[in-house]
Amino acid sequence: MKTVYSPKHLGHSGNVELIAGAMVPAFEKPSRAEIIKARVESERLGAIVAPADHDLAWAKKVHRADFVDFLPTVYDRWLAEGRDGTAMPMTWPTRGLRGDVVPKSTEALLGYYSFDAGATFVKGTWEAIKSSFDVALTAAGLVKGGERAAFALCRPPGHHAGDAFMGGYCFINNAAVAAHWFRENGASRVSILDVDYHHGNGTQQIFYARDDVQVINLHGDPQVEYPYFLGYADETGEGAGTGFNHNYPMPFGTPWAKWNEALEDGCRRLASYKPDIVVVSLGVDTFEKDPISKFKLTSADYPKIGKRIAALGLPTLFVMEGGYAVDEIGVNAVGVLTGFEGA
Ligand code: 6XA
Ligand code: ZN
Repeated sequence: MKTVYSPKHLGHSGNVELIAGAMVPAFEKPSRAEIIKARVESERLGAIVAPADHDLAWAKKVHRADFVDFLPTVYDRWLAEGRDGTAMPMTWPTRGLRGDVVPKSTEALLGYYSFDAGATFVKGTWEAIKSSFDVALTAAGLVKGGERAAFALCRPPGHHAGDAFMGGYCFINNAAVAAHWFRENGASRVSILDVDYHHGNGTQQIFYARDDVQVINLHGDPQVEYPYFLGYADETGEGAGTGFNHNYPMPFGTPWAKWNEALEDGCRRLASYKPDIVVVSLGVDTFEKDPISKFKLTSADYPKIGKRIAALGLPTLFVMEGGYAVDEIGVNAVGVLTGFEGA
């Protein structure tokens, strides 16, 4: 399969994040995508192609327009307010405060448009966000054009971004944008299968009331794992979307055998939905050595994930999400793809 990749992600670098009370270099760093790209090359997965420029109107189909329009302005505004370094929010309009006001301060606006302090900006962040969006839609175009599958090597990732909120390293929801694009380009039904360790709260929120995009999420139990406030098993959709959202929260320490049972059940539900296209939110932070996650998948398990997805027999778009064990991220992510191809 072809991989779509842009070096423009490289400018989203040098960010810091707050984790367990300490300010540390962000785990979501440029080497992640570079190591995956190197593995795509060494495994001869297929051609690596550059993304084409796409209109942000496609982002505004799943995100609020004012949210999308804010993103390119963040870092210049931050500098203009006399700040430097990593731009991040520190105040949120939570319960009991006013959610109806839109402040002027950039730090306050970052809070208005975020659910946590984890989507941070440096000078090159917007260019990386835009390139990641272009990567996803270019890869979607390959699948629509008849390729059985394509790999969108997106960075930054997207599945935590909702209609008007960012967080968890995510800004524009690449998988959601692509899924909706498929809907407007010939697909009647699309399934999103999110195998990242963390619940794709943004993806769930975007499609929660829709019956034309099914969302299936396998992830760490939100009682004890980020993003905590969404991802429970009783969240099954609302209104027209009732019955089209499926969550599989799992405990710390979940090994392949247990995780695979959830994958099997998810694939069963997916097949019975009879989608025209599958979009896979591909995170490999389920890996046993991931520094911020607590599942126990091994490198040998990732090709099995790809093989199971291939058995669905559907055109498939893989969209890169999380994974922070950088030394093994190439082996694990590309392992899913070679497993899919039966290599
Ligand atoms: C909390 C952890 C962010 C997780 C991001 C991720 N700062 N999501 O990998 O899939
Ligand atoms: Zn993750």
